[in-house]
Amino acid sequence: MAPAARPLADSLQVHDGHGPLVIANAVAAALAAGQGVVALESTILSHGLPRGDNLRVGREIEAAVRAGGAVPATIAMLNGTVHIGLDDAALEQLCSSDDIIKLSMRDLGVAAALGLSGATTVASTSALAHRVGIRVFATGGLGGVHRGAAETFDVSADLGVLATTPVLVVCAGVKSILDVPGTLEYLETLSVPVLGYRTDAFPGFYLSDSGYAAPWRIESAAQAAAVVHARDVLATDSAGVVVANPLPLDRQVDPTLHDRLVTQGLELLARKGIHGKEVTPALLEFFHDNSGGESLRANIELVLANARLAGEIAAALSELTVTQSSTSV
Ligand code: PSU
Ligand code: MN
Repeated sequence: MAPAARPLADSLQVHDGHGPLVIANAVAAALAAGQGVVALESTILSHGLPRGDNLRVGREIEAAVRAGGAVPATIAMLNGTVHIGLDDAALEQLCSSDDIIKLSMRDLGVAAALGLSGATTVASTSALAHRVGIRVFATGGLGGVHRGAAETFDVSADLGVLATTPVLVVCAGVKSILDVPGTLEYLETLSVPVLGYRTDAFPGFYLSDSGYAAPWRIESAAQAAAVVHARDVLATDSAGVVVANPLPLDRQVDPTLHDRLVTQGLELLARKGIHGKEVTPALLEFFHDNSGGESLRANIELVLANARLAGEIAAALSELTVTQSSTSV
């Protein structure tokens, strides 16, 4: 059973810019009222999208959550303080500053203690979302098992954190720069359910179909919310849930271009000896620089679609929770 979200001291809710954690007023109000809230990661903005696009896209992602019926909470650390929900100035700092560190779960406490600024990954965003009682999270692609992990041990911390954190993550699958079947096997080992949204295929981020099956298929946001609720009731909610939302087939990156870039990108990594936390950002940059804008277009479209769907799921979940608690008393 996952640890319950620890209650927050009142002082943490004050948006005064001090202390290790602050919640934006709009987010705190929505949480208190039981409204749907969607956590958004920030590494996607600082390390996943080019400067010049990231700020605009960051705002569009938040708008997509609202269009889905929920309140967005972009999460990042600024000068040692974790912010759950960013105002415009904070979003700008995150998207334009040169000293934004990619912060996975293990880095959070260190960076907070040292007063640093950083962006949160799927792993750290999930952990922080759970900390404040947010149950739904939207991103682009999940980290996973890297190719060659049997030798390098490079398995994203995203998977380990999902295994112990009851949040639902909407993503577009994983990129085929990763070991896709290895990632699916690992998620099974960790008891993390993977639900294809209106698809039988596990999506491959830029590609609508990774070539591997999704273990489950759901048809609606309401069904995703029902899954979370049922796991709660059955006390099988110690892990997260992955909802895999594919790009429509006519919006995916051309598979021939895609396959060429994957091969070249992996060669580049090997040649430059890039490893560890630099791997994912380096590959994303390579894709964006060499696809004539296609990878960026697809990346933005899939993130916006995921944010919208996550908004719908969070809204459905809040309604379900309200209905259930009023009928069970
Ligand atoms: N996939 C993307 N864009 C990203 C990432 C993954 O398409 O920006 C980021 C996410 O923040 C994810 C992290 O949590 O990379 C995984 O990094 P690593 O493989 O180092 O764990
Ligand atoms: Mn890694």
